[in-house]
Amino acid sequence: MAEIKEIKKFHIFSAAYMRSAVGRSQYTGDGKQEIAFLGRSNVGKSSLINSLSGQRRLALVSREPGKTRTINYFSIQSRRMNDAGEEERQDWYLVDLPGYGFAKTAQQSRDNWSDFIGEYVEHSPSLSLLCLLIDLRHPGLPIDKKAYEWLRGLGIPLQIIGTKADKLGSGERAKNLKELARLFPAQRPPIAYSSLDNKGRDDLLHIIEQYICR
Ligand SMILES: Nc1nc2c(ncn2[C@@H]2O[C@H](COP(=O)(O)OP(=O)(O)O)[C@@H](O)[C@H]2O)c(=O)[nH]1
Ligand SMILES: [Mg+2]
Repeated sequence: MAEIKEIKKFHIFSAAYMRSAVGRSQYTGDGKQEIAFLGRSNVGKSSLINSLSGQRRLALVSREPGKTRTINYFSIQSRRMNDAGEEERQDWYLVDLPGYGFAKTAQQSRDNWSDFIGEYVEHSPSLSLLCLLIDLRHPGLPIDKKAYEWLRGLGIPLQIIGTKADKLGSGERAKNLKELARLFPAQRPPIAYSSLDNKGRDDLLHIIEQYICR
């Protein structure tokens, strides 16, 4: 019974790298919905994309921060069973945005906010939800606040995700999640995620389903 329930639930069954873009001419522009992921370098973005898609090597996981400088599109297929018992399939994009906040040299600005990000957000009419990843251990970093304030001003639906939840005990986790909710109010409360044990995966898939299956 449990297995049948699993199959009925919204889930990703296919994920593949599609293309990298550095400018508007390279955006897909085919009208499929996009769910984008943004956060500080090293926050765990690539790991989360791999965890979510169930493919361990889809996005590159690097110990060297600041490596992803392009906008990467992944072609996603998902499915779920509707109430009438019919299978519904969805075709959409998961979009990996360049990480911010990494300076290669001391001279470089700590912000190091890629212009690609603003251009993408402002010129992607099929962007349905932007997931902002914040290290759950450090809920109040000024650079994350700055990113949030700017995104809020653009009026895109936001989902805050506290990453690396496995690195905290349950008390600290609850406390910092509350702090995220206070500092970064959005459409829905923040969720805690661990790519190590897939904690938060069901919650995030359920949220994505609300946007993709509208
Ligand atoms: N313990 C733990 N480590 C993580 C988690 N997510 C990412 N990491 C580690 O954090 C580092 C940066 O991860 P990565 O996904 O490349 O971050 P990105 O730069 O935001 O794409 C890597 O060493 C990962 O193994 C997590 O949920 N738990
Ligand atoms: Mg990465």
